[in-house]
Amino acid sequence: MSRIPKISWQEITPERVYLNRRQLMVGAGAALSAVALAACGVEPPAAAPAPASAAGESASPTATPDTRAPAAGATTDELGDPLNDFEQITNYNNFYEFSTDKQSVAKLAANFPLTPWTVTVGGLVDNPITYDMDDIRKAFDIEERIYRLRCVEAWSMVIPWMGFPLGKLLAAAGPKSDAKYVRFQTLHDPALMPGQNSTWYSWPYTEGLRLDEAMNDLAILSTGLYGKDLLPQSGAPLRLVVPWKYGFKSIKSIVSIELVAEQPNSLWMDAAPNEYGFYANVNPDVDHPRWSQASERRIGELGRRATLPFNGYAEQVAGLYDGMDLRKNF
Ligand SMILES: Nc1nc2c(c(=O)[nH]1)N[C@H]1C(S)=C(S)[C@@H](COP(=O)(O)O)O[C@H]1N2
Ligand SMILES: [Mo]
Repeated sequence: MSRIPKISWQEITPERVYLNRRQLMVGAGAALSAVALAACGVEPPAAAPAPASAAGESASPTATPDTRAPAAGATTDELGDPLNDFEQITNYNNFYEFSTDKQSVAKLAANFPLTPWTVTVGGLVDNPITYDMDDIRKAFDIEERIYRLRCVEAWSMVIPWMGFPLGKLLAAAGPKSDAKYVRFQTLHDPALMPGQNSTWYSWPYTEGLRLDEAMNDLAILSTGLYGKDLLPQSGAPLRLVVPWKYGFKSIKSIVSIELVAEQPNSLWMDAAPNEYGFYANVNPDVDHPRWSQASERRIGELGRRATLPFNGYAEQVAGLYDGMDLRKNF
């Protein structure tokens, strides 16, 4: 994950100019994060296993993680894998409020109104706050985070999110000592989100994190990607991104963030408790009851690649689960 010094995204630049500028900044970010890791006495992530060769694929140029700065012209994650492009990221979406067909979501969500939009932060906090999106953009520095997104359905992408650490917003609210979990809720408005008329699911979409997970620096609230504001299909105007967990934890179009004492339920736990647990950490060793989680299809690639424990973020987050049985707590 590369963290990049704060940049102004106000100026509109043509995509190509913007992308060139990004490449420079990604290089700078990679160098900075290597320094930060060294300063904390943490080893940079170990080389990840090569993609599965079971499918008979020849080794791709990205098969071996490259810890050096990205080559000129390359835009990659910290493992050396290229970013998915804007078209891929915004035209292949899971957002059941609009459709269960990934390639229809963008079109069906196109007119979803993003203003006015308020997000309430409440529950067991000292300072309950209701933000509108302008307040949020003013209150928190927006930075870029390049993360892998690994859907529980075994496809993945690399996405350059814009956002800020969830922990900063929670700290501003001041969790009380009995707050142990965070519960998130998507807008509930069946007139605007036609999928919510389906009785298959317990709308609104909700998700949850343990408070220490939520405070981990990798967990962000995202307002954009590729330097642009989020489009509706990506969960505008504000969505969670928790890169070490299956994609369904990264709840979209959030209107409420609540600190609570008990582990909250989620829409997916309600829908199929034997298939979707509360933790949902990416784990190649624990299969979904209906398919293997050992490998995945990176959108834009042929064949499959190995799925990494915690989606490649084990160095940063495995410690959150010390002593836990990750088969039981799937
Ligand atoms: N409110 C809401 N959030 C959601 C979903 C959804 O259907 N509704 N789908 C989840 C799933 S399964 C995934 S994989 C990611 C997909 O995010 P993307 O479309 O931006 O790639 O969003 C997650 N967040
Ligand atoms: Mo997903």
